[in-house]
Amino acid sequence: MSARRALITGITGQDGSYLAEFLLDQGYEVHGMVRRSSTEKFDRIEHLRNRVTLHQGDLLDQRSLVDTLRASQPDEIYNLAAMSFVAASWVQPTLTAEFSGTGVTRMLEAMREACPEARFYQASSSEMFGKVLEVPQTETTPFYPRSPYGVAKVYGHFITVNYRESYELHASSGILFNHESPRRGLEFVTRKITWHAAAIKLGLETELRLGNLDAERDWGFAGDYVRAMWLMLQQDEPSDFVVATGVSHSVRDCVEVAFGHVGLALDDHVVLDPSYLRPAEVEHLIGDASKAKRVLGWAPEVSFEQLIRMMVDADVALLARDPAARLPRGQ
Ligand code: NAP
Ligand code: F7E
Repeated sequence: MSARRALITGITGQDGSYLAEFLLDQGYEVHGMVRRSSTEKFDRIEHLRNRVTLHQGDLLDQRSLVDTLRASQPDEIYNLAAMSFVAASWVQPTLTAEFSGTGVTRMLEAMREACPEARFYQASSSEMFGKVLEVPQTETTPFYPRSPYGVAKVYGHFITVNYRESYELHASSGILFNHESPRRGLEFVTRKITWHAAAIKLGLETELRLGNLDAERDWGFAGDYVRAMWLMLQQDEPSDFVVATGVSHSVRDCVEVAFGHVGLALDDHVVLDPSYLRPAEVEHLIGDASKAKRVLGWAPEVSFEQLIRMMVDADVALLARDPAARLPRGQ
């Protein structure tokens, strides 16, 4: 029997790289869609380059999506590509809507045209709950997004539900709470904190500038979360699932765990910087993943403390090897 084929949009991102590894381990033939750039940035999948097939495409370009699906003939499509940084969504609101909202419709339309029998995963987000209307949040909690990113994701979520109901596509949505790893982008708060813990420890930096220390998130490990994505597409019936740890921590807790791990004190180095405050904030998120546990048999394996220490250790190793691996200015 030939190997099952999967296409991952956003394969160069944090989740795409973990999912590609996971699917290769399961014996899949893995295809990835990448957008053209004047300089290739495939760091996260460098170690997989000769094991995956890459296709050039962009969520803004319908032709490229149809061609990518025709060329890869996937059994499973994981639509992970998006503009994923919430703060940037106020700077580029309509582009965010095009990538993270309408881009989902383009993918679903391409699937209807090229491979309607495939199974589809949409990367929905806990940002859709925003100003939460229920604690903890489940699949039935109403949405109240608080950023252009969250609004775009609500559109992407409901168009996935709508195409499932309109055209009987096997389309599922994972409502994933924040998940992190040593491959997390440097602009996200956990990685910014773990990078600075390492840099201050090594004498490369002296301070860490942050915005809202009181914001609370339900943080898990990306390696655990890609397993849930795959499990969703192995079900006979498509559906929507919350994926979360059920434990919430503040940004301040994150600093304390990271700094404590390398013997630093928060008060000695953290500077509050209003430029990192958002026009509208999501103060508190905590998910209830009972459905994923019951139907998929999924549970997280890495705790918050283990995750943050893993990220600090990786950043210490990175900066000890290459002190020039600097954080881009202003992040
Ligand atoms: P990420 O690291 O920012 O990766 C995003 C990926 O999307 C990158 O591969 C990027 O390609 C690609 N991309 C962006 N715009 C594109 C376009 N127009 N056409 C094609 N590809 C494009 O994000 P992540 O953390 O892996 O998240 C994966 C998905 O899950 C995203 O949809 C995100 O919104 C969603 N999500 C993430 C979390 C989380 O906590 N990580 C939680 C819930 C939902 P380049 O390399 O070319 O930039
Ligand atoms: O912010 C606060 C900030 O940028 C977390 C994305 O993967 O998860 C992610 O979105 C919190 C916010 O992630 C800084 O105000 C304080 O309250 O790490 P973040 P996010 O906005 O929660 C969701 C589920 C996604 O779907 C998204 O794609 O931390 N915060 N000071 C800061 N945040 C940043 N980035 N930088 C700071 O200096």
